[in-house]
Amino acid sequence: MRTALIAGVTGQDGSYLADLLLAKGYQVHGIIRRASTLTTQRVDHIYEDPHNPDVRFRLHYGDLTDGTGLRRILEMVRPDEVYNLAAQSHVRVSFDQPEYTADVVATGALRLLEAIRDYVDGGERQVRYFQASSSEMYGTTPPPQNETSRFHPRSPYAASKVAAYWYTVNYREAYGLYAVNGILFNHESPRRGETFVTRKITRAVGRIKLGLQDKLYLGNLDARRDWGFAGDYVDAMWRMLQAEKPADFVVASGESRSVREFLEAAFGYADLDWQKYVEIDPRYFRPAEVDDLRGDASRLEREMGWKPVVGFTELVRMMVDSDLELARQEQTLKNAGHDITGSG
Ligand code: NDP
Ligand code: GDR
Repeated sequence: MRTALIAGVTGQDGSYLADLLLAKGYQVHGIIRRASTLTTQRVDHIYEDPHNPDVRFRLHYGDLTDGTGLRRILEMVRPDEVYNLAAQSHVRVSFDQPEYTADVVATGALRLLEAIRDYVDGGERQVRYFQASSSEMYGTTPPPQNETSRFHPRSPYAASKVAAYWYTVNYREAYGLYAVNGILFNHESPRRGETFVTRKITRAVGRIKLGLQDKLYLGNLDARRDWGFAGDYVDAMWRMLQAEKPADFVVASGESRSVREFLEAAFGYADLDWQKYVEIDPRYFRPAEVDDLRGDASRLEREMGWKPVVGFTELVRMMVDSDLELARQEQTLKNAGHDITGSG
């Protein structure tokens, strides 16, 4: 049985990847951060009692800012594959917390690579490493962006991802590690964090439709993104670690749409006119914006046969349907007299 270690298992991608690897028969270990409230909602459906000796999904406390802990986890889990999906992944927030973002996103990847390097050097078995790199690294470089396009990061997050990208390449070249970058364009799902623009929109559609909310405040509606489905992107991650030779690949749908177009699609699917509800709040503008991302994933298709399955319209519908259901549940609670604002 193959063993995988996922840093960032409680995130959107980590949870889909855990689903995929368990379905493929892997033993899956995930790293979770200690928090005062539970953060395991996205993996609750696969959680098993750790007292059961046959359990195939286990969680370990750790943090990318704590190298000693990462080393200990690596030695205990003895993985064949390590997926680094952990990050302070919000671009806007990285302008507010640049040092922390760099520590987790850039130095965090380095800590993990260092731990793997020593583990492999110690005569332990081979480990394959996947780094979740980002289309944000391209910044101002015009589309279509592929593996040879120039990086021009526009945020502390993106600059940190560029550093992590090069650490990964360097450990491959310097130490012969099987270490690869997936240059992931935006990918979304019903499990997407609620402060990213797609989910913020579909959450609002659900709540507006059921009368639980009357306004949606957004920033720049002109930005264009290449939006795919997270379930398809974790499949690309896994494929990249199965190849004979390590290499870096763009993972993208090849289509781009503006935030305005996403609004039209999501509100339109629920028979709502977005213009009646959306207001611009400059708080959501970024000090430097990335205007136009559209990836060219032809190398990944050619060499690994990967193509996205879920298209834009299906993705929007999947997210709106899920958030309409969530809003119905909220409404039921509200009707039963529960406080749904979370303010206690
Ligand atoms: P999420 O923000 O949903 O998940 C991030 C994960 O990282 C969470 O499990 C989070 O834990 C964990 N994490 C955050 N800080 C630390 C830390 N200091 N130590 C350990 N774990 C930490 O991101 P996604 O699932 O969307 O993205 C996965 C990865 O792919 C990220 O690296 C992201 O930057 C990258 N990426 C994502 C894209 C996308 O469109 N989704 C596109 C390109 C790259 P907790 O639950 O406790 O917060
Ligand atoms: P992004 O995703 O920055 O591309 O990073 P996000 O959904 O945050 O923004 C996409 C675009 O929408 C514009 N926008 C808003 N964004 C947010 N979050 N909230 C708003 O109210 C809003 N209004 C307009 C933004 O300005 C931007 O242009 C995501 C993350 O998952 C990263 O971790 C990942 O690396 C990249 O995708 C690829």
